[in-house]
Amino acid sequence: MLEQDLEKIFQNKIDNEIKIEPKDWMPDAYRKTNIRQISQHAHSEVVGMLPEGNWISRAPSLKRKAILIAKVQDEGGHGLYLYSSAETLGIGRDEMINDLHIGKAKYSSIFNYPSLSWADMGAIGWLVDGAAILNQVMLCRTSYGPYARAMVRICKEESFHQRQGFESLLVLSRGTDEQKAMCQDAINRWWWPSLMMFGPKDSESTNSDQSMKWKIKRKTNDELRQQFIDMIAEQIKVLGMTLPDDKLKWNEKTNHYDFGEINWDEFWNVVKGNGPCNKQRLVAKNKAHDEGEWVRAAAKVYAAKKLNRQKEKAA
Ligand code: BYC
Repeated sequence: MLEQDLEKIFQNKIDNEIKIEPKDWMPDAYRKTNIRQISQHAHSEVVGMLPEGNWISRAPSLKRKAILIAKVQDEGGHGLYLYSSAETLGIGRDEMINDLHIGKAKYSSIFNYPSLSWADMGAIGWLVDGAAILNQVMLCRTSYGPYARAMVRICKEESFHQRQGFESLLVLSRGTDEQKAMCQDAINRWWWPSLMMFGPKDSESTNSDQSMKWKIKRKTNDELRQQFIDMIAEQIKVLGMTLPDDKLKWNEKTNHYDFGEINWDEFWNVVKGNGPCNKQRLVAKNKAHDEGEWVRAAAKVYAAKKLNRQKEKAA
């Protein structure tokens, strides 16, 4: 078939909401942009385990510890589904992981901020997972089949993450003065970075136009950010806390909250590798990978033994 005909079939599928599957013909740029986004997403899940992992051994009760362990484990699982999705596009897992380890691959800016107090576990659940889930609900309808299907499962787990974060902050917000202050401090520190998670303004977003045309993205960065602000500006009232933005105000004309200017210099600085924890995150990730070498080697030997046994049985 001619490339033009293949392109027509591909576009027809996109127009008719038929998922693109791994064996389907697809334009090179569509493949590349999916590999870019899905691998960045996978890296974000895995690096995202670090700020929370930091508090597992210091959780204030057995219940909170069990919840946090389960959540961090879920994030690792999300990374695995996503690496598998990206692999269906023809890239190897080793290559993706190596790109992360050498600092070539991007992952979400948010995970380059430190988790300084126990309240940060609540703020990450409520704000970070809250921002992530809005984006990921949209991605359940993304045009690439394996990515969309991974998202459905991830969203189910992510909504539990967000609720547990909110509940944890709710307890602190009704606690002692010290706990209330800790809760407010965590919200103050995580609010602006969580708005940056949605990416640059639409006017600065280099990939959005094409990704919207291919239905990889269904909403723009600014649309999702506004949706998030409108949601959180209401939920914060239940906590009796405030958001650190004196320009945050309901606008009757637009039916949305107005908000202050995001510090885009800070965002790009973090994306370029100069955030408070970028270096620390990559050192920790490389160390975990090196120390896990024996596990991967043992798993390979075990898999080979199992296969041999199956072959012997079948013979
Ligand atoms: N951080 O053209 P744009 C989680 C980059 S983890 C760093 O708008 P796009 C969790 C962008 O890559 C969930 N870089 O890009 C885990 C691009 O650079 P390249 C994380 C960013 O792709 C553990 C450039 O800026 N979620 O839930 O159209 C614990 C221009 O941007 C960021 C995902 O990964 C950023 N924030 O849109 C707790 C969702 N923003 O690649 C929770 C999947 C932008 O051209 N990803 N850049 O060199 C997406 O939906 C999209 O990739 C984005 C950006 C909306 C993030």
